[in-house]
Amino acid sequence: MMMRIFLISIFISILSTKAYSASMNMIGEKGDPNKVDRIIEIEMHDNYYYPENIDVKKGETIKFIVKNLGNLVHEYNIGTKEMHIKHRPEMMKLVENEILLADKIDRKKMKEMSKKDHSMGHSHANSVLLEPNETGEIIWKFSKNISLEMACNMPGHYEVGMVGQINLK
Ligand SMILES: [Cu+2]
Repeated sequence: MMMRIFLISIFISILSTKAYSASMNMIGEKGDPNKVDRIIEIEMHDNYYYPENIDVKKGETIKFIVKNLGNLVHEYNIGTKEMHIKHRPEMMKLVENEILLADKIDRKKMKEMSKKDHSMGHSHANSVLLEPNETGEIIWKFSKNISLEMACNMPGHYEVGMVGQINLK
């Protein structure tokens, strides 16, 4: 009986590990709202962040309050350079499907499309997508020793400099 429970629990833990995105694991984890160490405010402009670079300590849970003060839709996404490169075609797909417009997000359409294609949902704990004048939040625990970028993957924005460094100290 014990053996059986043991095997079942191993099976469940393998399943849940698989369900967890490997790349997400690599950069840290979704932070606990009750364990926030520090709040950092980020302004998004056309097309840059202020502040441009930030320092975080390993193990720190940061609540990012992100304000879009520009006239265009912007993204605040925490990831490695490679993760951003991978994410850009997904963003392009959202633009092609007219879910993301230059200054508007069709959230209703996004929800509809995401039922058929999960990548269209753009719901990840490490990113927030905002229209002009919107404010969003990310709570992230920097539990891994890895250099990260905050980046906007709206087509063309990263390329003109909408990217900043998150330095882990
Ligand atoms: Cu942008």
